[in-house]
Amino acid sequence: MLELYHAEPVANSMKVLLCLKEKGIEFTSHYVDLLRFEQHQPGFVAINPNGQVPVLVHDGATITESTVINEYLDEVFPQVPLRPRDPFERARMRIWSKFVDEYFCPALSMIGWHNMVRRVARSLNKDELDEVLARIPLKEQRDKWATIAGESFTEAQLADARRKLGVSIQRLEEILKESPWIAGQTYSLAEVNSYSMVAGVPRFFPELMNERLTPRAVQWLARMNERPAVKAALAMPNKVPEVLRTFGG
Ligand SMILES: N[C@@H](CCC(=O)N[C@@H](CS)C(=O)NCC(=O)O)C(=O)O
Repeated sequence: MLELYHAEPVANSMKVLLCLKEKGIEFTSHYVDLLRFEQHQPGFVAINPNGQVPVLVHDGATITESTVINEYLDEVFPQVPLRPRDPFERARMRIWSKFVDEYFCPALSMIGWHNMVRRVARSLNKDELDEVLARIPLKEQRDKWATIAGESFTEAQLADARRKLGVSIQRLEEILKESPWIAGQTYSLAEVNSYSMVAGVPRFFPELMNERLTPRAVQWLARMNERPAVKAALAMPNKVPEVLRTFGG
């Protein structure tokens, strides 16, 4: 039995939802409402002590970390392979996924938290906030929630995050000058792991990603948006009000 604990089809949850849809794997969906702090409830923390989604449970075995989950899925369900056969292309796929996890996603996340999650944190009164903070298992996440409930990130931090977004999209553009897909000749987990991060950039930062500056990245995103698996994953339930929707984990 395959179960996925996930939030809306954005950020890290979307990575795994897209992988499952590309491979056509049936799974039991467990929606975790992040805006109601279900990820910090004891029942969920017993599944993932980090108190974060996504989490895959396969025949009782629990796997966390979206990038690792996707490699696991590709190993265990080899239909529709998403890792290139060529070792060099496979290395390129992993280098890009690592870059997304360590550089691109954290920058995006800071902006997403500042624009969206901050409104949720600020809707709580002091007692409610203290109660939420006390339940967050990871110190880093606790600090992040406390930061946005207070003064939020500084202008300098946000400007640096925007700079990193620009670097990330430029890097995508450079890679796509050499090959149709990020790892090389084939669509791979490099795409699956970064679609959700790139998708919101033209809408929120049109000056960083546009036809003139980054034509290949724009075309790549258009090709991604046409994929049936992307459409199917995006059709998964989304309870976040439109006004609060943005990107970032
Ligand atoms: N490195 C983890 C990060 C997971 C993560 O950041 N999850 C976010 C949603 S995209 C989350 O659960 N946030 C809620 C919280 O931290 O309270 C992964 O790639 O799976």
